[in-house]
Amino acid sequence: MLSLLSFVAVAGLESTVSGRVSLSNGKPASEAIVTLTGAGKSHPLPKAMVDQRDRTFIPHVSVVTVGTRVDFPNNDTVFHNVFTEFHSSKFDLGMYAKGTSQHQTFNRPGLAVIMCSVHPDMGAYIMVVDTPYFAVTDRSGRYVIKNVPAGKYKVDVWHESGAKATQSYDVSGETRLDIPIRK
Ligand SMILES: [Cu+2]
Repeated sequence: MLSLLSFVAVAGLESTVSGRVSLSNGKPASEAIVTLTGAGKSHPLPKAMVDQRDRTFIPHVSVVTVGTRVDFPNNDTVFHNVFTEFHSSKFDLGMYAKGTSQHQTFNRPGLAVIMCSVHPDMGAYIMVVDTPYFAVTDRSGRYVIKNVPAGKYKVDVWHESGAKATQSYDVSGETRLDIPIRK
């Protein structure tokens, strides 16, 4: 009986998967996206936002789950336009003034490139995923993904530079997974 109980406890274990993503020159890959696809269904995030301040989209890189509505408020002092290239199709949210907002719901997985037709140097990325397990690396390339059930996962890493990695990984218990990426 005891052994059966402990087996059930182990089978239901959720772990933290964490590590560091590095570029081929050994430097940390900041704002890299790490996703684990396997067990678990995703739900739309209750809230997601890409802000516009100081002629910059903030955050520059973000991840949302399929079905999430993303708000694009203009909190800048100037007009901005937001258009996104997504699956080769463009959503154009038009020009809009300071203090106003537009939004877009992303219903398919993939990478959305966010641009402003007024300021060509403005850019952001929104990765749309259909897994609840993802993270964006910090300045030192570190990521942490919590509450990951044990099981087999496909691990994908994306970086703005074009460097990436794909591998499979068997999560069982606390996991430290450092991932080198290359173009
Ligand atoms: Cu702009």
